[in-house]
Amino acid sequence: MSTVHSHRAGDIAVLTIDNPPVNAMSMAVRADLVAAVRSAASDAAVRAVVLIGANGKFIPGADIREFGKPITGPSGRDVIAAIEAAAKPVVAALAGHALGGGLEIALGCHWRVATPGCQLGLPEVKIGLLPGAGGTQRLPRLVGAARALEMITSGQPIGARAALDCGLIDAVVEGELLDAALEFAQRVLAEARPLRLLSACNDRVAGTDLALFDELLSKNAKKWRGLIAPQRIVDCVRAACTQPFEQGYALELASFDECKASPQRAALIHLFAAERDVARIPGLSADVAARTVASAAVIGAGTMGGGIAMCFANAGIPVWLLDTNADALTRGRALIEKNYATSVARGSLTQERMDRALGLITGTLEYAAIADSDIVIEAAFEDMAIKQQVFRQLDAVMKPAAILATNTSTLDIDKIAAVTTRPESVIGAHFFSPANVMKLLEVVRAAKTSPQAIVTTMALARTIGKVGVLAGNADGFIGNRILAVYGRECDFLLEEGATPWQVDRALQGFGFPMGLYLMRDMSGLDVGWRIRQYREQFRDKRLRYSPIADRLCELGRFGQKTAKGYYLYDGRNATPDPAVEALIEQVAKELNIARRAVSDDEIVTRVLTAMANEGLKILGEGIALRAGDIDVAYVHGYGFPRHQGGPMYWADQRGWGAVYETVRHYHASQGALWAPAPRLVEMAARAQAFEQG
Ligand code: 3H9
Repeated sequence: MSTVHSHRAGDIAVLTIDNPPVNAMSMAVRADLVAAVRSAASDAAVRAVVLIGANGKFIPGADIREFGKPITGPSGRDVIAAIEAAAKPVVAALAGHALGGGLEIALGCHWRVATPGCQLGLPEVKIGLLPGAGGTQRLPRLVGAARALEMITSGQPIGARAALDCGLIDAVVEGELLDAALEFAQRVLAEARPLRLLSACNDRVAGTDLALFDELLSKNAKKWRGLIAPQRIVDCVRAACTQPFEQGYALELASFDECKASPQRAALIHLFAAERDVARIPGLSADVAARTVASAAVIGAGTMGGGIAMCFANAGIPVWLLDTNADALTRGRALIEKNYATSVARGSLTQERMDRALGLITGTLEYAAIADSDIVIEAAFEDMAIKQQVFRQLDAVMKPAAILATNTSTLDIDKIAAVTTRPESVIGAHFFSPANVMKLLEVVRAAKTSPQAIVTTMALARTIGKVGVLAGNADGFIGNRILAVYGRECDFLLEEGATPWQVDRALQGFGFPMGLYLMRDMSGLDVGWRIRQYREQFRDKRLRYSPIADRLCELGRFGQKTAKGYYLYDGRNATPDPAVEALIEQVAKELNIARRAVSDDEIVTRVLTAMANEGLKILGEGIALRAGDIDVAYVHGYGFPRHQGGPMYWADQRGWGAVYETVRHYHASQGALWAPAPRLVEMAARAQAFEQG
């Protein structure tokens, strides 16, 4: 069956792209489009063509699932060539999403009309690509180089009104889109307008100030470090401004092919799929529907509680902020106001939106006030007795349908649920600091948590702009359990010969925005110290343990806040401290470890291998549902570089056989901490991978 249906509306041919669920431009769609356009072109009774998508959607781009597979048949460029060759007016009627190759097809048409809700953009950069069907050449010719660069390098779509303002579309149409597009086409015919081919329009790019390109590159030098696509996009748009269309078009194709072949593209597309899979929870009946969350409450007005309250307010959900201490409530409110004011000063938030958000946050000292909230998130002090006391009170006051969530990062949620009469309503909602910024939300399923509580909290994650990852109730859940291993191996590497700055440099070289030690210094070393002091009683003393972090804390070096941690600080500027190197050498001596030269490569391989091995253990224990969930958690909660795909994807690419060899090597020298995950042995033996093809 064809993916493009043709019918006639008088002397206008209507070509409807129909490829559920989203009308992605697959190989079949491209072939059918070329055939349909050619047929309309050769039909003498057809005077104009309207190109539209079925089900209120245009095209969200090429079919992402086909990248990496052999491509046959016509390309997006061939579709546009057919439109240009038709030599009849072609009007693109846009609704839903006109993205990537979809927008490029629209740019290949002579005119574009869109519904008010339509989103238009070239998001290829987000999956490691650049527009490959002329987007880098036609968009600047239509909207100017600066606007085009902004759209293509950010990948952010714009709305129909903004598109009209910048000239990307010719009209925003209310009412029935097809009728409006037909009317537009009739007007074009009646006025005998000359066909406008963007490839031949140079007035918007002529005279572009070429300094623009270098400025953009230097402004984004840090953000784009190691990324291929953004650099190539800048080159292509520069070519649009300095070279004839055909040359720029050829450069774009070569750059597209380079990006398509790169491991970055594959890693980013892996994440695109993993980010969608993460919402699917096997084993839950399809009848379980998420409850609406129209009101919320947060217990504890500290930094975390305030940040969580901001998440609700930003999503337009009224939220109570409860603290039993009036001063804490005042301080919490002031901190929220300060955070919003910073965003307004930076220009990322309008005063109006700040006022609206603040208006949605109401402080209270009384549990009775929050009783009707659909969800309550406890963000009190990380202490079991305190949390249990909070949950007893919640159990007493909250309406029966409320979800009772805890933001604990270390405590056993079953023990918290046990003090209530409704453990099925108790769930973990583990936010990451700063809660209003970090995208990850670990949703933790305790033994008795109901499917409805899970589904509702997962849906809520999306509503408040987070990526929800479902985790099992075990020490550290997914993220912090792997973080413990990551930190442990970095600390051992210090004892064995590396320095904090070398470890950070190696990790940043891999793509982390910040190395582990800079990150620890930023978040404060005392927090982890307190947790370690409490846990000391449970620690298995037979296993290797690095005392370096404790030693620093004993010296009052808590990181940035005390101007000394692993580094020395002048404000936020970090410099290596020889005293820390001396301390590390001293520790190594006490532990009888002979320090040696450690390479950056060893640091990266050892740390990532340890993470992947732990990830497999987590999977085997059922704490994470899928390898991709671990990747998503690491990318959104721990700064793992997107273009590397996540720790499990990294291991997949390296090959689990090689990972197993590395694990065995360290197991022999380090002992039980490096015990291979049972699943690792199996995967290595079968040369398996999570990502097939
Ligand atoms: C490109 O165009 C290159 C060209 O320049 C080359 C020359 C031609 N392909 O996100 P959702 C699936 S590169 C295949 O949950 P939403 C998606 O996987 C492309 N499938 O819905 C999911 O399937 P499932 C540039 C696609 O409403 C289902 O549709 N374009 C594609 O929240 C629903 O998706 C992009 O990068 C696709 N292109 O968001 C846009 N798009 O249920 C990528 C979606 O089985 N897409 N699916 O998991 C998006 O940003 C969002 O999906 C969109 C809808 C905004 C469209």
